[in-house]
Amino acid sequence: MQKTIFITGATSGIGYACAWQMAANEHRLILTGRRADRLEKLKAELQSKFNSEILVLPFDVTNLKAVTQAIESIPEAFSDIDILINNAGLAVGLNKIHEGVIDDWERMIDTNLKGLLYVTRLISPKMVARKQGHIINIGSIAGKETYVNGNVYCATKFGVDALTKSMRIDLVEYGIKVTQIAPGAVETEFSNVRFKGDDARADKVYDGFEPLRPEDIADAIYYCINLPSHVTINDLTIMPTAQAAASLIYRQ
Ligand code: NDP
Ligand code: 8X3
Repeated sequence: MQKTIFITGATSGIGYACAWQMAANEHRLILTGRRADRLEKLKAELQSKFNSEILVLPFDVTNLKAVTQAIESIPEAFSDIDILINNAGLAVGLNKIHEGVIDDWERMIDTNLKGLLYVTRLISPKMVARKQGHIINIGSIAGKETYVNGNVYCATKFGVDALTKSMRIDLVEYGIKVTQIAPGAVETEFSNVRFKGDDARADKVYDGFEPLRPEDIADAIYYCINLPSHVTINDLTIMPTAQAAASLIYRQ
């Protein structure tokens, strides 16, 4: 059955892979992110290949006014959102707590927590009214275990873990599913962003082992959204086989 799926952070990485996976299966998509040019290119590519209706909404999840305007602009045909994938997020910097850069901290908290909250607050009421829906939050292994210098990024992902559990409790009486997907290392633009464009340093993160691909996460999400209505995956931790813990990767 065709579903309407709202994906934050569809311009790159996991969200981009989800867009391809869901479009290939002919779902109706609302694709979002800040980079409007990438969204338009993605829409054109997907529509040329698949029979999927696509709406793109460029906005910054940290800007409540922009989030509100974008979501309020959704036309009727796309307005019954069945699935919200709260994926937009980032790590910025990797410093000891006493050397942390306050602006990096603000960006992570504003994006990973407040952005996820803004989008959820604006989309979930209609799910409640319709008594159906599925919210998928992209957490992280960093929301299960801390690691050296991970401090504030880990705190935001521990926060996503807590919010996922809380949302499930608040929404259970409306039949809304809430799932957290918590990946280990996935090769995306994540490390390029964390290291502020130092691509050589970013590449080293994935040296000597086979990381997850964004498509692996999209496959898992696709599995979660296709279960019968009485079955919910609450929490799925997905790791590269070579990664045993947040800070233990076996490299060869
Ligand atoms: P990417 O950097 O490849 O993608 C991040 C996406 O988030 C982009 O589409 C970006 O779009 C969007 N985004 C970032 N900031 C904002 C913002 N302020 N407003 C709107 N969109 C924003 O990284 P990943 O695909 O790896 O990251 C996706 C999620 O997965 C994140 O929540 C991350 O924490 C999580 N994760 C990643 C792991 C990894 O190893 N890669 C492991 C575990 C979890 P744009 O720049 O166009 O706005
Ligand atoms: C991204 C994975 O281990 O760099 O959430 O925190 S990690």
